[in-house]
Amino acid sequence: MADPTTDTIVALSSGALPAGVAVLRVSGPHVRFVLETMCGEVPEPRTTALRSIRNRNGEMLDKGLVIYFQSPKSFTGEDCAEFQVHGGRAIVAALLSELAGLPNIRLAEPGEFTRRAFENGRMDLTEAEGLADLIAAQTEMQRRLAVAQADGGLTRLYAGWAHQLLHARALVEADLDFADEDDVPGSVADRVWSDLEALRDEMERHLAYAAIGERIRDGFKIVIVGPPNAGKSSLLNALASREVAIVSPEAGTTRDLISVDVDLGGYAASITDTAGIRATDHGIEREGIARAKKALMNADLVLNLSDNGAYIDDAPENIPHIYVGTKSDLIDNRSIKSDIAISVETGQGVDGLIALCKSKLSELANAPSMALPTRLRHRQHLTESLDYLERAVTGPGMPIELRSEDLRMSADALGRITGRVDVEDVLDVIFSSFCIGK
Ligand SMILES: Nc1nc2c(ncn2[C@@H]2O[C@H](COP(=O)(O)OP(=O)(O)OP(=O)(O)O)[C@@H](O)[C@H]2O)c(=O)[nH]1
Ligand SMILES: [Mg+2]
Repeated sequence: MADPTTDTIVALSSGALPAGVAVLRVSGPHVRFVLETMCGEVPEPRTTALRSIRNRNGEMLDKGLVIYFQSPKSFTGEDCAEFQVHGGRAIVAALLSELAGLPNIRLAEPGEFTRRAFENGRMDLTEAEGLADLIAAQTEMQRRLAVAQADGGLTRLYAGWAHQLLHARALVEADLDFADEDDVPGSVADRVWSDLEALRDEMERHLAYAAIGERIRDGFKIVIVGPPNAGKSSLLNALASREVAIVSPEAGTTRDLISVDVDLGGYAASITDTAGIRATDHGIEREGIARAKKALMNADLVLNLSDNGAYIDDAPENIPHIYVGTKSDLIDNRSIKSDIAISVETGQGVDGLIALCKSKLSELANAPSMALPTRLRHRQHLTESLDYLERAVTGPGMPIELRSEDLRMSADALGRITGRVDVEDVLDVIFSSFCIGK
């Protein structure tokens, strides 16, 4: 596993400096040499050792904890070391320049440690993606989704399915090979095909949750709409707790889409304020309204506002709505149809509206587990895999060789998600989204 021709890489793996402690990570075939040079010896693997860390002239740079992870039992699968030192800028700068100045050692690219972990079989692609998501997670549900994926939730699922497909293929082909012989009892293939139909149904159910996985990871889109002056911008400001959008008694104030990111009950969401929708000849306002309508079409949840019960009805019916009666301090809107009445002036109903949004989001995010497809890449390969499987199971009239080939292609498509099958082209994209030191 330790390829002596590979560079050894080093990076600061902990966060912004200054900090109490900084962690520098080194990985590659020259780690033992690094430890001997800078700490005088290689500590026992997997034990913390307090050491003076010195430069090549023997001057002490800092004193800190040093851990040696011997290949293959390390994050990357290579020899690794971690230096836990004081988190001062000058200390870290001196250490990095000393380390990167040693022969065959250089600073790591973003995601390079994880890429090595993937290339050495320590994790598959979905686990690597899960790890990137885990580090980027800002809300509780993003964290739960990422942790399930980083922990191999999708790996187990897809590797299991690919195994089932290839096993079925072997059985189908065996049946084919023995087709002319009398001593093969019944058709093994019949049972195989009905198992494959069940697998297809399972994959279809899983794929149907892709939209949920992507929303939990990327955030739900909540769009505020209504006629001019309904109080849309006022509500956005109230929800954001700051003056993001201009509020004025003039009808037609907002033109651009204005979004803020929020955490609603652990779900990441963006709330977008839009131009009031009405018939107008004013060019800029018309453009604003066109943008509002476009945002509306792409919404996951619509907050439809009105202060008089006349709601705009441009939104597709399949998008969930909350009808909000506004300005309840001014208007007796008890007789007006709404799911909730609010006043941003007195604050009445605003917490209730937030609670309603949270419960709508948790309804929208309802899934049997957190092992969900989270990326377009997953969805595309799953669709491809399903298409091949579908063709195999629905083609009894087709030659068995073709159906068997479809099973192999179906398994290969799954292998592209986990990285088992030719993925060179996507690796750069995936790993460059990592931070340096990961
Ligand atoms: N009294 C009272 N006034 C409100 C309330 N909400 C909004 N307003 C007022 O209504 C007017 C319009 O509010 P905006 O938030 O700008 O309305 P909008 O829907 O964004 O309007 P456009 O951007 O023009 O479409 C402003 O003068 C607000 O101060 C409320 O709950 N109570
Ligand atoms: Mg506005």
